[in-house]
Amino acid sequence: MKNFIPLPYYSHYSDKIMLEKSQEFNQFLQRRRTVRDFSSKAVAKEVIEQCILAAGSAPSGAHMQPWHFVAISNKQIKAKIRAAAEMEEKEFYQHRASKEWLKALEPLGTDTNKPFLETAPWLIAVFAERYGLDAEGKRYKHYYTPESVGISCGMLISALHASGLATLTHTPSPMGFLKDILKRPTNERPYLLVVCGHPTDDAMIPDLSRNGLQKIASFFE
Ligand code: IYR
Repeated sequence: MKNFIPLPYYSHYSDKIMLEKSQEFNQFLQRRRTVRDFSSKAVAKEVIEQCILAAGSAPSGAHMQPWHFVAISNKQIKAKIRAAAEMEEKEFYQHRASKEWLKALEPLGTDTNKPFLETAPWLIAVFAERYGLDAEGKRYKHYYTPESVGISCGMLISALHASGLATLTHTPSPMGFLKDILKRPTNERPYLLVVCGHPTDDAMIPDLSRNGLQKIASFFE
């Protein structure tokens, strides 16, 4: 069934304003850096709620909205997640990761220690729904799930950044433990763990640069 309404509040900017807006937004996103040094300073739940709502505004295949966000500030649960993640990371750094992978990670200075999983005020575990379950528990199909959830994660990170929070996109692998600890249903698969909060005053980040337009884009005019 089709039910259409007129497109509301569309901004028709002049060319000049449009260019300024795009420059401002780019500069704003360029200031985001992945942080691993988090302070324990609290962040209001209402902020996290708004950021999750922003993430939930992402486009999705057939508008199935195949995502679920679990926000955790509970100390015991954060400690459980840290313990489980560090166990997997030990396996990863000692056995699973190839030499090439470890070499690629060298500039980031990562290791098996994940104190931020307890220090940061909030962890947001993002789950992808492989299929939908209706009220009667009957399955229905979801489409382009990884793409849809990936887009919503980008919007979540941008919303957190816009709120003045630092983030770390953390992917302990495998992260099946998130499903057990957070008691998620069978149709969901853990997708990403977003750590967020305030950075410490002496937070350090790797000295990295981002590729420019010549590298990341091509144009046919
Ligand atoms: N999950 C590990 C390893 C790791 C992998 C990638 I790809 C990174 O960009 C960063 C880390 C860890 O979190 O240490």
